[in-house]
Amino acid sequence: MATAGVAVANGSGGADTKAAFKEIYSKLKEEMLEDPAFEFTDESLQWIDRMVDYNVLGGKCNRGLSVIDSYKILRGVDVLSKEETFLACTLGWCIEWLQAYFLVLDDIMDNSQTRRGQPCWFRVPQVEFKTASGQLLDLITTHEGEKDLSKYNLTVHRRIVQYKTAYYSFYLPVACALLLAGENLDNFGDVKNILVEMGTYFQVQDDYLDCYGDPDFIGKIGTDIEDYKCSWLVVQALERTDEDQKKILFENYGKSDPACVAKVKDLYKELNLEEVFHEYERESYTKLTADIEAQPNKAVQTVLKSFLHKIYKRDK
Ligand code: DMA
Ligand code: MG
Ligand code: MG
Ligand code: MG
Repeated sequence: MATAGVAVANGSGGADTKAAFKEIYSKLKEEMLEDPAFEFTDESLQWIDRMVDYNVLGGKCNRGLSVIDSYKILRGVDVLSKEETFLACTLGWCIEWLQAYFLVLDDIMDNSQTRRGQPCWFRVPQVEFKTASGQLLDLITTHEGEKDLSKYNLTVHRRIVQYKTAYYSFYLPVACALLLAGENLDNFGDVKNILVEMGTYFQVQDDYLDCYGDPDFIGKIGTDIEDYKCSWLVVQALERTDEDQKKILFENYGKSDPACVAKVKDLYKELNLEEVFHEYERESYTKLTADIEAQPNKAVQTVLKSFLHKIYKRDK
């Protein structure tokens, strides 16, 4: 195993941390490409090199950098040794690679156009996505014939987002840092609950941005209305519609026709969902802050607050 990297000396997600983190990415990728077990041809090596850069880089790296930041706070130090830096960065990159894999599949499932400001990987010419499409088709066929919006509600939404987003985006980086610091995760049940709650809030923001974010700025074009997604917005709409409005929603949600999408967006405006979201955002922040401040361990409090401040009122 390589032990590379510069010592990390600055604060949360700072330029030096990012530079050290990026340097270790190159090391890890090199090692993988050189691994004789893969028996890659020169052509396939070039392909994998490009594919990994295309999908793993270009994001905010919040999940990966959080491992390093959290570990430093837990250890109570500003500077990590080379060895510790390497270990924390490697765990961080494991999460970023996992994230890349989720995003590639997510964009196929959601039939999206762009990701991180470039075409989704499956849309790049010459990319073979037959197996993943086959899997998706299998899934769609299994669930066909259930297009009924009344099955969507806050409980269903919550279950989906906890599993698809909160665990790997929020709990996983802190769990990695805690394990690296020699802690037993059984003693951090409350921390897990707070992070899952924060991850839920994060996905609600993502659902909001899907409709109201600027595609050029967020790097992706929203597809939730067209895709009939159990988005936080549609769930909130369903709770507020009268009979006539419900009819409009049922008739237009889940259709790719831009006129139908526009009708759904008009209804969201009528129901004042933007303000409903801002209210939810304020409430989540207050509740999370109170839960964090009730934590006995100051270092853990700092880790949790650093996460919350990274995402509060994010527009990307
Ligand atoms: C995100 O759901 C979940 C995973 C596991 C990537 P999403 O489809 O709302 O994400 P995005 O808006 O980034 O496509
Ligand atoms: Mg999705
Ligand atoms: Mg998506
Ligand atoms: Mg989304």
